[in-house]
Amino acid sequence: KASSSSGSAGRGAPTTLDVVVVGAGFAGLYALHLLRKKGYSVRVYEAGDGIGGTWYWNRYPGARCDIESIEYSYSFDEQLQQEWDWPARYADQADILKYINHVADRFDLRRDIQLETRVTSAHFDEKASRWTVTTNRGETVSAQFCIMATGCLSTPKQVDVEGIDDFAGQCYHTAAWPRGGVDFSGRRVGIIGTGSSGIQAIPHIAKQAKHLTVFQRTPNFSIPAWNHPLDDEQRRVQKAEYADLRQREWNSILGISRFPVNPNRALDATPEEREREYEARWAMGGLSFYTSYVDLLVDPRANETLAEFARRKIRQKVKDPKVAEMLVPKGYPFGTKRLCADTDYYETYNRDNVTLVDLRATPFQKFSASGVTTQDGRFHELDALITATGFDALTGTLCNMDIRGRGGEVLGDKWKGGPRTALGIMSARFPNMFVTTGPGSPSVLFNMILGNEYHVEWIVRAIEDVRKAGRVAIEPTQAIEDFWCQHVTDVGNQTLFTQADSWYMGANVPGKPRQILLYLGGFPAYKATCEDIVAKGYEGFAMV
Ligand code: N01
Repeated sequence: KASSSSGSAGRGAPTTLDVVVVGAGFAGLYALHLLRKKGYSVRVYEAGDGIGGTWYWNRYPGARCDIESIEYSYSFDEQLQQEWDWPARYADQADILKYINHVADRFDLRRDIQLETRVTSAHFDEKASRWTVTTNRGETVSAQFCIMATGCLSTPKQVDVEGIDDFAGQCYHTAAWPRGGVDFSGRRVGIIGTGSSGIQAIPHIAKQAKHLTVFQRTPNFSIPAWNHPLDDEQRRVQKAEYADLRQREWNSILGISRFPVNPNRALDATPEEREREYEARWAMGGLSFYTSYVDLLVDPRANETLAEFARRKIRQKVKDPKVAEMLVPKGYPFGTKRLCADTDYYETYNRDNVTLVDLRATPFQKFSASGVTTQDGRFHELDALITATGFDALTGTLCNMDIRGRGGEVLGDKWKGGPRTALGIMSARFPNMFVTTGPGSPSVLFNMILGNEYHVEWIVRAIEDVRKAGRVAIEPTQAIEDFWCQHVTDVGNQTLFTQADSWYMGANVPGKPRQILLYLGGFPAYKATCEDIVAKGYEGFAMV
């Protein structure tokens, strides 16, 4: 059966392929669809026992996308987008997973996906110009091309606190949540982490648990999502404007078209005008603030006007002024750590069964079987612990895989000082290996579905062009890689993003080099560069 847990591409399947795709999330599925349409033999390997990538693993309570459902969906097939009905403004994890499964069935994708199979190594055979790919099931296949559709947030980060292994209660990472869910009724629960995942999970868990203790290291800026169900009429209106909406998304910085872009500077506006603009954005909710003024992410004084607005909102919502002060973000610019979109996050701290612990003031000292002691000597008794502690983003998954390019060079070694890519798609001396939404591309700062679609289309065209040219391989030159890495750094340095200890900067993982991991010039400029390179016959790339 195509959707069986072992997948369908297992026993008896060919061991020589045109393309191996690693990962059956949004990117991997579209790669399979497009490549198969063009006549290539493809197999997708997926570690999970179901498809969906991020949306398969992150099933914690409250998990929901904070880009509107109408926008956070494939754009490549008009009929698909017309026939699918999203139930809410922002889709939850279960609905997105349902959609992904619908797409897999609709395009008959499952027969070339092998589930429960983790790719452990990919070695480039220079003589044959092919990749030898090995899995944890002991299979080996040979493929001319390899697409790493492994996701940007797919290696969960654990916490390292003395004695944590002695903790006898149940532990859950938000990105590896049990399929059937968890019942926290009557239990004392601790949660570490107040990023997007924590901020979404906390209100839900607080409603169920006997007591919830939130261990916060850095408070985040969070804006109400104002989620609501969609009715038939709203869906009809949205679908009628799809063509226009997609057009606007592709030409926008973030791949989101629903929020107006204000071309003015915050510092040119009067305080009253700014207040009106920010209140209007507050009413729109979610990520709308990113486009409220053009100087917010480049000028610290402009940024501070918005940061103060958001801090004031927190103080208004949280009744206990001491708790409110602990929740107010300070010391980094607004939006330079991923802006969160929430439902009742701050209000949750007004509940009697919720305690906030500031880990900067009182760090963890030691875990024991029944809880954790903080450095003020206080013991927090816990039955269960949730880690919402994020990911070794963008590079972790690829560096942990045994990937070897020309001369046996190990990708993890090459990237020890930080990722080295051309366009965020390829790395020199790793021919015919492609990454989707990789480090050095706009990646997570652009609508991920569209970003993945663009990369898949760029990659499939490159594969076609290699074949058309009668060549066997394509790879970036060292020169273009050096140029691109420097360019990504230079553009990043013009923004305020470098001022935050965020996962965008690799700063959340001890020992990871600190550098901007994303291209911050905006998608339209990025796409123009990618297209220009192709138009000039893959300038900066070598075909052999
Ligand atoms: O992870 P995070 P996330 N001790 O890295 C804290 C996307 N996403 O899973 O800031 C104590 O953002 C850490 O503290 P600090 C979205 O792109 C989207 O929440 O490092 N605390 C932080 O508070 C998002 O950005 C959606 O000081 C520790 C938290 O854990 C990305 O995924 C929903 C710690 C980690 O926050 C990642 O979000 C969910 C330690 N040792 C996720 N280590 C939506 O679309 C870490 N922390 C809505």
